[in-house]
Amino acid sequence: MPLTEINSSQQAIELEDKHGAHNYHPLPAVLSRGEGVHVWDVEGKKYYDFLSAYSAVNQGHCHPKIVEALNKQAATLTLTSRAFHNDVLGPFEKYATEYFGFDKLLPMNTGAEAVETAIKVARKWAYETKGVKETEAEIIVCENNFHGRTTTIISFSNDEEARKNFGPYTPGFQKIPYDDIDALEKALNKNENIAGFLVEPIQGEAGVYVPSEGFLKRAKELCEKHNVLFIADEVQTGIARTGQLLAVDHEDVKPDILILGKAISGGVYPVSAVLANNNVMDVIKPGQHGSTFGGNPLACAVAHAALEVIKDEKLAENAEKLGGLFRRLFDDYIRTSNIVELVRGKGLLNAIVINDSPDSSTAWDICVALKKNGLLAKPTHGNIIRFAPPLVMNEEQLRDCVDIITKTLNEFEK
Ligand code: IF1
Repeated sequence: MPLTEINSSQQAIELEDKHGAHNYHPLPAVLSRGEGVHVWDVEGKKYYDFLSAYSAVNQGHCHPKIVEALNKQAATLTLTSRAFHNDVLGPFEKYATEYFGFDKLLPMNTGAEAVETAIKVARKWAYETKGVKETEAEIIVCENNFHGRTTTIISFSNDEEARKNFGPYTPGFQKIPYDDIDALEKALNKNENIAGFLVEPIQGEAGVYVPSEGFLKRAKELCEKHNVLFIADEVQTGIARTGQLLAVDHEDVKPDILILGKAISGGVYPVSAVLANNNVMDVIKPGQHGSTFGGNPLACAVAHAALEVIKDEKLAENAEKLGGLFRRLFDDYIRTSNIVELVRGKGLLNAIVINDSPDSSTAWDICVALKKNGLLAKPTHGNIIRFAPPLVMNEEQLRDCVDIITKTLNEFEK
């Protein structure tokens, strides 16, 4: 029996409402096509995509080079499991480890799986290399973190929506305030059992919080001093999003464990990865970690093409240039605005803070109005709207989008 044919957005929404778990509250946009910086809904209305599937579509929707790689590999060999070798995984691991500058890569599928993998590797390293007493390893995380939705990851979340009634929770995590180097130093001095410091170089979901200049560098130095692994979650900030290949590159910081996801595959297929040097990654021995789809030939072919596009099209440089223009244009708007408090971000990962209470519906209402005006964006928490277009955007399109956003905001100016 074929899938039900969708003839209207309303029909699609009703099917989801009736047959799907209600684990999201999407904006009322039903998309049916994507190309570059644009998406179209069922009725054929065209939008600028200013969310990029939470920074998974940095290369633009349906990038022809990535789709071609998908189609070619899909017709050849998609999945072997790791019970056998295949002729794509090794070449991809060589390509990606040289691309990011690490000895080894452990391939997974989702960002959360990669974060979980990094936690397991860090703990195992603590017991088998650092000499921490088994089951007593601690990992330092930041308040208002977002690292995924597995039970262990939400165990160290302080977002009640993400963690309430999912207990009992996984122990072994300590929280410090984000961007607080003194708190990190205090936590490191207090405890010999620290395996790692897990941090987003920019806190995306929390509202695009960029830490103080030098925070990441100082944090890495403290981790080195205390023989603790610096674990960078670049699932959202990586792959050129913030104007450098990785957000940690802005401070020349080399993580001990690098976590990647989302745009490593250009949004075409779920791919994630953990990268580390041999002194860390070699704690994992055969049979100690894995995944049915992790490192499958299709994933590797897609991710290789997606990473090639980032370099070939100089998307980090473009994100740096257009991100600076975006914030400059917004600073001009903010000077006379009553509704927008500030704009912040790096590269093309930005957010505006709306001058209203966090539990007001203003940010949501603005996003509904943006949709009407042909641009898709979504609030993160409360009164913060994240703006993250595909990195293939050009200056004319960006200026057009800023015009749409400021015209829409004017509808809300008091
Ligand atoms: C949702 C948020 C963004 C991430 C970082 C790991 C993961 C994510 C820094 C896990 C995933 C996604 C998840 C998605 C919405 C989106 C999100 F709003 F949830 F927080 F981007 F900010 N580390 N973020 O941002 O990767 O397992 O999803 O592949 O769960 O609603 P994943």
